[in-house]
Amino acid sequence: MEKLIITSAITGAATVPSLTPYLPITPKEIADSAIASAKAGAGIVHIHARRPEDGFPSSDVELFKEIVQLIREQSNVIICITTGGSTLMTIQERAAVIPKLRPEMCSFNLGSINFALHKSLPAIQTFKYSWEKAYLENSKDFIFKNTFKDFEYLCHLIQETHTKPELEVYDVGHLYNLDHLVSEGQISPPFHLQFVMGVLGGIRGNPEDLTFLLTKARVLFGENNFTWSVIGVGASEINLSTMAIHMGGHVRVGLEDNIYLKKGVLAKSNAELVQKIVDLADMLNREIATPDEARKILKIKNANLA
Ligand code: KMH
Ligand code: ZN
Repeated sequence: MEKLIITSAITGAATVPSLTPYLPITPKEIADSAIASAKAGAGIVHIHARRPEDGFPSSDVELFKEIVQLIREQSNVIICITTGGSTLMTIQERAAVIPKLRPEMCSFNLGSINFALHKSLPAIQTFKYSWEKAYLENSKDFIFKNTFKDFEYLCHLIQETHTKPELEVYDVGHLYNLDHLVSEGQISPPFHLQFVMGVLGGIRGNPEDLTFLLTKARVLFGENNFTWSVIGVGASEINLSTMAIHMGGHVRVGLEDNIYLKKGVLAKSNAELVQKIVDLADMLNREIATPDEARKILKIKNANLA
């Protein structure tokens, strides 16, 4: 079995600061957390930016630039920058960072879905920042828009910049969307599929759903034409990670997707979540890929460390 690639998703846009005091917010906090994740065993860090003063999700290219520079001073971890951004951004805003920074990887969301966050509301007694409550409440009526026109836009960008997409699959139809893009020649293998399971609006984090997605991907693309990884959003993180380690897939963890180390215990850092996967992989006899080994496994072309 090839070595295990661990992705650490540092801060995201779905976790609001009031949910955990350990969420990195400023460029320095985000970069430090990414570096610590890499030291713990992450081969990839998935990066969003936040407004330093109040943690609001941001598409400001200057913030991303600062984060990338700070990481690069200390680590050769693969940097995967979001093009998912947050609920309130256009695809142009979300993807602006790609031609500017030409990262090795970027996320590529493969379909529109409901992306509801309001179930987090009861967990928060006091809101730290004024935007958070409405942000969570409004997500009830929010569609995370990723249309075929958006795909076209992103496909051009990743072709121009040779950026390897982290292809985010929230439901089975998203695999068919990818198949359509392949048939039109807009994108070509080898793919890195990221099965995102447990978002309210997408497929749940059940074991049979993971095997179903994987089976469909094998039928559509052929098993040698893609690598795959799983995100168990929320409570399913550790169970789905265990399955992926055992089945030859890869794993993404991090405060973007899950804030708990175990039931009722907040993770104090992203590195702590990465360490848990490293320990699990050790128990299951799977070695961890370094960033350079991950570059080979994923066949990354734009390995310019930018
Ligand atoms: N937070 C994940 C569920 C993106 O950045 O493009 C999805 C995500 C989207 O990572
Ligand atoms: Zn993300």
